[in-house]
Amino acid sequence: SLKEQIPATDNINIHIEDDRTGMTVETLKRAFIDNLYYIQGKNEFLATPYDYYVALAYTIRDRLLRRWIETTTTYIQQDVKSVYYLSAEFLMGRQLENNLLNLGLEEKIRQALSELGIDLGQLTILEAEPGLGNGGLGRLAACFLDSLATLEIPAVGYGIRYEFGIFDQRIENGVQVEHPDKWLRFGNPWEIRRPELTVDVLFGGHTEGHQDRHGHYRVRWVADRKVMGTPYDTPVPGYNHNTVNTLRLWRAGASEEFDFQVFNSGDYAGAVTDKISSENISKVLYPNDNTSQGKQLRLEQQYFFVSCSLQDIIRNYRRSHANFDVFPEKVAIQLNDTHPAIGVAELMRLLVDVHEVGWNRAWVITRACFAYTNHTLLSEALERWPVSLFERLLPRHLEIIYEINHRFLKEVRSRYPQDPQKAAQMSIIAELPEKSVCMAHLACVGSHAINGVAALHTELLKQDVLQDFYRFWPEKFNNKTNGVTPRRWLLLSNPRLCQLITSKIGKGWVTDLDQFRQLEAYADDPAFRQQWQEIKRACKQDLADYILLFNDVEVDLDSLFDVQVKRIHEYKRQLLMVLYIITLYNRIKRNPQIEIQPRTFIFAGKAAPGYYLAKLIIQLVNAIAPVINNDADVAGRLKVVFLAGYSVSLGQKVYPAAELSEQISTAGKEASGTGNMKFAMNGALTIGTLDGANIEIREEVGAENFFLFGLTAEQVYALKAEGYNPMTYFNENLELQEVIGRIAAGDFSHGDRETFKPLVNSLLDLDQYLLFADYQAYVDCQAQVDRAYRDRENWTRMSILNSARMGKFSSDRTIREYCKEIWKTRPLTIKVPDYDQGAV
Ligand code: B1H
Repeated sequence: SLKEQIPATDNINIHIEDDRTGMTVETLKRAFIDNLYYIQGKNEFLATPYDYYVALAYTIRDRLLRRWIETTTTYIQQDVKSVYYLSAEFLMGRQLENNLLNLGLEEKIRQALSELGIDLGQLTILEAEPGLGNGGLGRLAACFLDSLATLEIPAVGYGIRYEFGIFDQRIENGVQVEHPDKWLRFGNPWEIRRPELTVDVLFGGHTEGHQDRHGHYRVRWVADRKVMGTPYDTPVPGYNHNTVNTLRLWRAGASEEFDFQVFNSGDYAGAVTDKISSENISKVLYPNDNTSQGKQLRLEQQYFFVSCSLQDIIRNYRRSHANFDVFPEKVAIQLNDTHPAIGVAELMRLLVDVHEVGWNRAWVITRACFAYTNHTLLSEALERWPVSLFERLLPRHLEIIYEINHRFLKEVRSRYPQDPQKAAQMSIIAELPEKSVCMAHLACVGSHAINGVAALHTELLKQDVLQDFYRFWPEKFNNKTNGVTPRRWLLLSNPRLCQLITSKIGKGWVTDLDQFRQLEAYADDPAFRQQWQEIKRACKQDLADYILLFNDVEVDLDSLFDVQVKRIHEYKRQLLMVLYIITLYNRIKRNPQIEIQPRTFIFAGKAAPGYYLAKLIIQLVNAIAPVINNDADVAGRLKVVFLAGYSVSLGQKVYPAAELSEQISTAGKEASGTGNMKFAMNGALTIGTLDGANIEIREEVGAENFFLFGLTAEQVYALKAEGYNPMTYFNENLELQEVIGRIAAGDFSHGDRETFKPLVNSLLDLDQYLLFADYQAYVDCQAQVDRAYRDRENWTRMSILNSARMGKFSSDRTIREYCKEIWKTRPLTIKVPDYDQGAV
């Protein structure tokens, strides 16, 4: 028992270094017990399972620290070029399991704990997931950090330490209810607060001119509000390397001298109110995916973390440099969408106003440092801030943006003297419908590289949304197709499959996913196929257990697991899948004897709290589920499940169990998608449109191993241009009429015809995302899926080939491309002598 293992203090030799860094099972046990005692203040009798989790987390963190400190020190001493990834979101997922894996400590810890009578798997699930992101954009940032560390690239992730991450979704009476995500409630063992690195961030006030000590005219920003940003650092270890990079997240706090002395002398209550309003800046993540809400607090968040980060980057640079001459040779700043685009104006302000660099030089430096990634073509996601708001919040930045714009438009006019319209179209300041700052234009003008996240998306950027900028600066545009990390999305999520794969092709694939190609050789090997199938079935069993526990629904392991998990959005067309499910249901009701492939339809995803139709889609899924699941005619052949609270952790359970991956967005709307990659790597086949990265996935896995349907992006535009009328499709399609008729008649809402009327009307009136136009093609394609699934041997073969050909979609490949073509950074191996000699 654990009690017997706690050593009596008088007969042991304490080797502090050993206990904190040692890697033997004995040392790990001792360290765990020590941490339980001295960090949690508990013994075996008092400890809760969560105390065990914390003790274990500190045991792992101690083993990261030597490498982390060595990495940071080496970067400074060698004055390396670093990547600074600025992102409003980082969806990291649970840390403990990942850190164990990357340190190669998993087996030893498992054994150490088991000798203490503790099961590792029961501790890892106690970790609160840091949900500091909405969906694909935030998760991409996390995959990139993993790849950067694994590729030994000096890099820092900069973002916001939201006190409340993405809300916790519960389903109550079939509808989404949002609960606050109190992820920090029990503390966070992975972060280290760095109060000594706190920086000031100013807001509001006005600007005034003055003469500097050399008699030069300069502008001074006299702000009326000051907020403090304190960094919290989290280690980001690479896989099987000494490199441990840093994720630095900023927390906002009140500046005491400012609030308590300057402004509020005598007004104690007012000072406390101001303190609270300062702290509000890093309070909560805005829960919109692919939509900009345009709230003042959101702009405050953006400026807050960007200003903190740029001041931090400059402070770091100045440790080794007296002037800014080689700044762009040491600093590459990536803008993850336009959320940090204010950085362009902020770096100019810091260089020109604070560090007294001349404007022209400052501009050359700024442009050489920044690069911009666009993640969406949806117009509702484009960020535009009213000039009036900017003037109130960031008066100096508005002036700087006007100056940047003035100089830029001069160039535009001289390039297109015969087209005065061009300057208006390309201006950073939009005049209509309201005078506002267009952040995408600011990002384009202030960056030396602009990229989309999949081949089609980059083409559409060039031809459509950013076409003027493409014509003006074609050399700036480039594509960087997204990828995902095989460490989390294979090794961590699907250990069974990984073990099988490694037994055939070795372990090299973990850092070189192209090696998966060697699996092609086993696609026709009956024994391998059988093992492949058995593993899929075991993963389905795990998910089935979860579904039984949380949804109280029994699912058939012989049924086809057909999965759509992602944010709920009309363009992603969860509703199209619902229409198909009801189509099958109708066929059964018409003829209960009909031969039908049993399927389990699995949905999960959050809707933005203010997105009415998205929430109604969730409600519809939860409404059809009991009707279909309990219908005697269906006889268990179809099951519908909505899993509440989709998250990184839940994704890790879902992807390995999926057989069919639904990637059915309206062509031209999904910039890339990354879930599509996680599914296919884990052996799911895709049913999908020619959208985002689906196109490239299909290219890689082969058209014969991919279920394609639907209009192309080009056809979508053409159809819309000629005036799309959903009724044309509706009137010609009896099955579609029957489906819509059932929803409208209240068959899934206890006879109530009002509940889903807005959804029905959105389709009949406008059908913005062309569900009706693609309906028949989708239903036909699903019939092909059924036929293919019946030949289980061939399905397995296709499944193996899908995994085997996913090498391109490792985020390692993506990051290598960014390094070579945008950041110009190189790997640097971190030496930790004791560790390298295998001593510990
Ligand atoms: C993506 C967003 C996004 N694109 C605004 N844009 C947000 C926009 O809080 N906001 O204001 C939040 C998120 N997210 C996604 O990025 C794309 O839809 C996916 O197709 C893509 O795979 C992912 C990563 O590139």
